[in-house]
Amino acid sequence: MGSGEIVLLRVINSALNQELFFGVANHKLTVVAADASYTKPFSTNVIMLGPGQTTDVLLTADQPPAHYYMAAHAYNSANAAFDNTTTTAILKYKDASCVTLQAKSQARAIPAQLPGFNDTATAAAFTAQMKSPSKVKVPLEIDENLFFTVGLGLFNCPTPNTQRCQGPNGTRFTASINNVSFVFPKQNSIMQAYYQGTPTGVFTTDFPPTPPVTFDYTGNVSRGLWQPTRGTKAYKLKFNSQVQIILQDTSIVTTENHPMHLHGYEFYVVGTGVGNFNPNTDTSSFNLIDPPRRNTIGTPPGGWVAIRFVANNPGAWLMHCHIDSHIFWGLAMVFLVENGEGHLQSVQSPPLDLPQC
Ligand SMILES: [Cu+2]
Repeated sequence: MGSGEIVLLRVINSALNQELFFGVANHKLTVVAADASYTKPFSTNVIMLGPGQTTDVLLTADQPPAHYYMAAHAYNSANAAFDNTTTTAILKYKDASCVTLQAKSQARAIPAQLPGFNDTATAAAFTAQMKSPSKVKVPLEIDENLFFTVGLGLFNCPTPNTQRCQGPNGTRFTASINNVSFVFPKQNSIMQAYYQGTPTGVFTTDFPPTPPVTFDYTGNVSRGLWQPTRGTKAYKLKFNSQVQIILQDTSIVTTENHPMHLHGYEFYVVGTGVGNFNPNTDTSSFNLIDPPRRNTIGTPPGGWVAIRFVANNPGAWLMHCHIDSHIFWGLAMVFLVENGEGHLQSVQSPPLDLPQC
């Protein structure tokens, strides 16, 4: 780029299983959008993205003409092994010396400084700066007040020491929301079974709005609570209902940042905090003026995040952790949003050429 130029970088985390820090040597980044919604612009040295998240930043070529590294490496919030390599590219000023990078030491690219792999404080401080550009219409009359524990767990293995059984003492890792480990249906899709009125054997509508037992979610959790149940469970929402969900991380196996993604919707992120959510004290800190609009938000490791949306898009919508391995360990559930009035508020009919089998 030429000196003085401003470029827009649309940064996408496509790493599937890893949150990432990203930065450019000696350059500030001005964040202007996230998950395709504008944000109030703010300046930062580093951004953090979970799998599936996008962040748009403006980069101004306001440094001496040279070569600068762009770099990304893991933000690892879990107590688990991870890839600690750094991926890089070089930002080259057009008017930088033409000397090849290898030829002269002074022409080498300037390294980027990234936070430590487990720097949750930097990740949280970055995320906390996200706001909508101006006042937005946040749902205020909450019809559905949901509290979802999200986290990992262990299943006993029928045949220990097989490839899938890599947990401690012959167990295998699993994951759940409100103690239900989601099983993807095999006979029919949830949407099709719902539309055809044939849910039997495909899904049930008894997904719990709160955890089956209350416990110290982020404390030292008794081993008796580490094994979830399995199920293909949906939660029904009336058309146009105003929904709040507290996504509460647990310390079962490990606390972790779970980038939670909701299909079919964007939601406002109205609050976040560390430890267990306390409705008596934490609600007063919610931002109901200009919260950011997103489609994927990380639960802080050992903390919680609060989101709100209006259920005005009928259909079957998956909510899941965007860490690829966690989806198939069961960190998912389905919202079944009922039709409103008339065809404009109803699920479209399937196409005439939909295969019958
Ligand atoms: Cu996860």
